[in-house]
Amino acid sequence: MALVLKRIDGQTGIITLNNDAKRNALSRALIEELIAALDEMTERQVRSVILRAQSGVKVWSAGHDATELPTSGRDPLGYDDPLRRAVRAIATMPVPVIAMIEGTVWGGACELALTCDLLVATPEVTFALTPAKLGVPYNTAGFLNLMNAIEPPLLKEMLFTARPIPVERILYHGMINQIVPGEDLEATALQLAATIAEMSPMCIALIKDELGTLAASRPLSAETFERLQGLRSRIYDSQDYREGIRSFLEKRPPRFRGE
Ligand code: LCV
Repeated sequence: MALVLKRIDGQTGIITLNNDAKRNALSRALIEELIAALDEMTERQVRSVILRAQSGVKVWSAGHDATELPTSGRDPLGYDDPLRRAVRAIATMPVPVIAMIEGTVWGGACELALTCDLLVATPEVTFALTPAKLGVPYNTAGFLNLMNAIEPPLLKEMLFTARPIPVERILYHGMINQIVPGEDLEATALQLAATIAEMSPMCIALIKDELGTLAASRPLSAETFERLQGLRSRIYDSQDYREGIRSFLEKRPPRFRGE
């Protein structure tokens, strides 16, 4: 079964996450198909891409596939991790990616959705940032992406509590473009795509690249980066990290001991 469906409607690419049985968890296999679909859309010179799940889902994506998080002392969110590759693929796509969201969004899927250029969502949508619930040391580039999308007080509330945040607050904080009823969601995303298709594609590509490059340009000394990496490695080498993943697999609340 294809984990990701793809089709082209006029000048718009439409990519559908298609693994509801696993709540569209961002597994290595699903990400490979997602990146291949994005590459194909680039080759077919679409003017924008809509990233969606199947209509009526309760979960847009449950985030990183927690069963694939390493417990061998390796960085769980290293540069070549599937989630990291998917985020970069969307960020470097030369055309706007429109996240068309219904259902709940979890963990790394929040970063994936917020990396999209435009977001439209139904009123039932929630976003939950879950590293602290799983005991995962989120990575520096990922935090920078989240900082570019979410103001510090709300970002810290989301990270410190891992609580799902209702989409009204998400909209209030400018993290998404529109909330529309479910029956209007697809038409709204397609209308955005159609308007973008009327613009100069060279200018659209420049705007996306320039804004992304400027947002990511935060100087960080080698020593500071290594200090943060050292803090992260202490976590992914910790008992708490292994407990977080074990608790997920055993479908029970984690019991963290701070070691
Ligand atoms: C693998 C899954 C997952 C899943 N992985 O359905 O941001 S970080 O740092 O935390 C980052 C590392 C990250 O993104 O970590 C993952 C964060 N995600 C979460 O914490 C969400 C975990 N999932 C859930 O809380 C529930 O599954 C939700 C609320 C999303 C949906 O609940 P629901 O009752 O509708 P189930 O829990 O029954 O899940 C259906 C199937 O999908 C699998 C889950 O193991 C189950 O598989 P089986 O039917 O084989 O038991 N699944 C769900 N999420 N992240 N697999």
